[in-house]
Amino acid sequence: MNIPTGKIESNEFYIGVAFKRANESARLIRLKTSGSRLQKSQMVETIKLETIKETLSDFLEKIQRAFPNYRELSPFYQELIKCYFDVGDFRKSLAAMMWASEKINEFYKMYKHKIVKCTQLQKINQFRTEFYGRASSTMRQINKNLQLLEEARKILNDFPVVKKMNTVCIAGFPNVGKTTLLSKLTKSKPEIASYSFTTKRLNIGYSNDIQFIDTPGTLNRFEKMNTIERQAVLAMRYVADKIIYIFDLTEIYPIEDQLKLLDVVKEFKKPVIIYLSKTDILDDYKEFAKKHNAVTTIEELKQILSS
Ligand SMILES: Nc1nc2c(ncn2[C@@H]2O[C@H](COP(=O)(O)OP(=O)(O)OP(=O)(O)O)[C@@H](O)[C@H]2O)c(=O)[nH]1
Ligand SMILES: [Mg+2]
Repeated sequence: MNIPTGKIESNEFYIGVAFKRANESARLIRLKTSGSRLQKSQMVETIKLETIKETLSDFLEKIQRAFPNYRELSPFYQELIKCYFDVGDFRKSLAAMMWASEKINEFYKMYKHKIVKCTQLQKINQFRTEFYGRASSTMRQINKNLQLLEEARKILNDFPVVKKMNTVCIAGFPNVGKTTLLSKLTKSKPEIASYSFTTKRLNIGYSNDIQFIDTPGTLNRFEKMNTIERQAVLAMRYVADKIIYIFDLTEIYPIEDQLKLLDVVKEFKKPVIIYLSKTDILDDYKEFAKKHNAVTTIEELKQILSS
């Protein structure tokens, strides 16, 4: 997904850069130009206008191009974006970049024409000032949009990078060993801790041709979910081909609750593999494993995944 790498600045920043460049270009052209005072002034002021127009359109078009086209995104990212900001506002703000660029270009043509046709020296400065004012005012009108796009950029930067490939999501109650399993199945080294809710973002790992997504949180209350939990649900709904559901008989969560959550996970209508974690510290788990058709070793799990 396209995400701007640099910060989206304020209108004042872009205007500041454009005006500064205009003065630099003017200084260079002044040294080279010969002719009457009127001709020189026409030349210098036209260059200023052109530099401002070019600089601002360049900034605005780059901002617009740096963002993803919402309609071309996969359903996963479309839904993810909807959880964080208003898509209509986002698209309007992108369109505002082009609107401003075109507006400034129109002013440029108009004032360039006036300057070229002008025969009075003082009037040339007046036209330049007017153009500066109108370009600044146009940029001021899109400042809210620039701010919104900067917010969107920060949010998009925090999105997980999910590839289009065979994907297995790992789900289960907090602290059951989801992240530990991810690190055993792949080469990734995510954070693992002996307390719940360690995983604050989607951990993604790869092994051969499978993408594994470690999905934190309890997944039975979409409306009240925090941001990572929503990502987890959307990953299961839109990206997962299979889901590994982890049961943990050593934790505080009652089996009934873990079974309820399993029902929620089954609603995604994906094949679910049940894995029983922490069997190394369990005395008696064979009966449970048999009853729920649970896998109890990594080797067995790997075999099922590759078949
Ligand atoms: N003995 C034993 N401990 C395990 C096993 N798997 C995980 N643990 C321990 O269980 C605790 C939680 O493991 P995590 O992998 O962080 O669990 P999680 O499900 O990702 O936890 P959250 O991200 O907080 O939801 C850690 O202290 C792990 O060391 C296992 O197979 N055996
Ligand atoms: Mg975790």
